[in-house]
Amino acid sequence: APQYPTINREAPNILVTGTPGVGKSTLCKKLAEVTALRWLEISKIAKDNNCLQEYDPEFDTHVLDEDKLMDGLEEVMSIGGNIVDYHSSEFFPERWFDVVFVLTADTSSLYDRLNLRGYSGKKLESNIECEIFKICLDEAKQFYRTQIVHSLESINEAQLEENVQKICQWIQMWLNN
Ligand code: DAT
Repeated sequence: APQYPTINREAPNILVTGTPGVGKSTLCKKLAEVTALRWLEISKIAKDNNCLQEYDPEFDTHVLDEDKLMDGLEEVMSIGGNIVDYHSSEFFPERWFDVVFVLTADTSSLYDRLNLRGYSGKKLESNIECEIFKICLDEAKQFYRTQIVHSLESINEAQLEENVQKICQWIQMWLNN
């Protein structure tokens, strides 16, 4: 793999991860509105840039061309000031992120949200299991320094607002240092 120089970012890169339906895009959209950070919705970027590989009918999803996607994101990530939104965290270079927020929700709320989104069968089940077994939190803790990984519950509107506040405070702290 090519070696990229380590540069000092002028604004932080934030990873927002968690099981589909926990509220990542809702939170990221708000954060992008109240901060000057760029919201990078990885699923959408992958789709728009032909980074989707074969379709997996069992889970009704596509396999990502991770290398192509990472190469395409390298430049914008080196600049800094990004909020990256994706349900998986293990294939990003660790050096990209200054902090990782893992959103969580209770299974009953998550079930309702995914059902409303039209998920059913194996796709719905596997996402609920993913939340029950805290797969996204474990993945983040495994691949990033545990001190930079924070879990945030996102069950209701009040928590959504609290999370926006917490992340804004974190950004301010980062900028002050
Ligand atoms: P994700 O991007 O993680 O897949 P989303 O932002 O699309 O999730 O949210 C899924 C649904 O849940 C959507 O209908 C909005 C709703 N939602 C998100 N965060 C919420 C919160 N804190 N309280 C109540 N509903 C929320």
